[in-house]
Amino acid sequence: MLAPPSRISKHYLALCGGVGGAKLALGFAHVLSPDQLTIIVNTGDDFEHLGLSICPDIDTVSYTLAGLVQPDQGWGRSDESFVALDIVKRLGGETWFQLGDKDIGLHLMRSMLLDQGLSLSAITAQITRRLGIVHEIAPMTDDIVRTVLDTAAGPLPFQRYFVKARCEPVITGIRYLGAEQARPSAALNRALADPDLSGVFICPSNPYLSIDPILALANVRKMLASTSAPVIAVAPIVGGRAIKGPAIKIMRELAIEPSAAAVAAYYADFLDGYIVDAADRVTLPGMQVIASQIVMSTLADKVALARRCLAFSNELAEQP
Ligand code: FO1
Repeated sequence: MLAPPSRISKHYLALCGGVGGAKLALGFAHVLSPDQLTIIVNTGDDFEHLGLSICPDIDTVSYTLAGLVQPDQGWGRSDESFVALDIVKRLGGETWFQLGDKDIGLHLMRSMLLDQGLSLSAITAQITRRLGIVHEIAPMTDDIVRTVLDTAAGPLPFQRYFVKARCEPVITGIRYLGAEQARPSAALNRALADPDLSGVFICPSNPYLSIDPILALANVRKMLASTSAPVIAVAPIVGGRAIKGPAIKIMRELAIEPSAAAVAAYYADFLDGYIVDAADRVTLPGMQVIASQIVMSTLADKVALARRCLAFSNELAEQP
């Protein structure tokens, strides 16, 4: 008699921010089926602007997986127009945050659904489904968390620091307002409690701006430290330079040595494996380190890195 088909039992969790994380998330989406992957996205960058509720990292990941993202900048939509923003400008409104017409359509829907009382998880599930995405993309929490940068000139909400001030102010600290009271989303709790969880991947997003807000949620660091699944991070730094964004500047300003090793040390309480570029030598007790091509320029790079992550987690899981 033929054996019944074996159940696909492996499940993987990816934690990510915007552009860099979205690239690896796309790689995972190419090699894992929808029932094998949960993508959890930072919402500390979310804000209310021009009367709209905007979730830049969720949208970046969604547009990337839907094949709609503007490929050069890695956020926003391709073939975008800015008619609405031109009107805002003519009427004296703020235009430092580039909102395209198509993007605004999504923000209108999300803002309306939030006003109607739907959770961000439910809204994200609805929007991603309508964009044709088959994998689960969920916010880190349905509660409000807001990243604030402390600077010499006072506190700046995330997007005012990142976009309006172009990350120029010297920062003295980072806070994730609301994170301690915020509950991880059902998708995050479910994935971390799943007995079939076979690997957790920290995508190469900014550790302090994009990953830390997720780690700051009640219990998340503890759950990552206690899961039996291998937890693996991909370095966001290559040869002492950030792959993208202000990670190095922020590390210097916070008196952290700007290196791939320092990022691993920051994750040391829960990390089992670390994937670095061959240019970076990292040795840390209790953590296995492998070198790989981690700069993802093409789709083939994204898929190859996703495969490397999965193979590494299998290798770690098989070790006694
Ligand atoms: N980033 C910018 O540097 N300038 C912008 O004007 C801008 C607009 C924008 C609109 C929608 C969206 O989803 C993202 C947008 N981003 C913009 C990206 C975003 O600010 C950051 O990349 C993330 O928040 C950091 O991960």
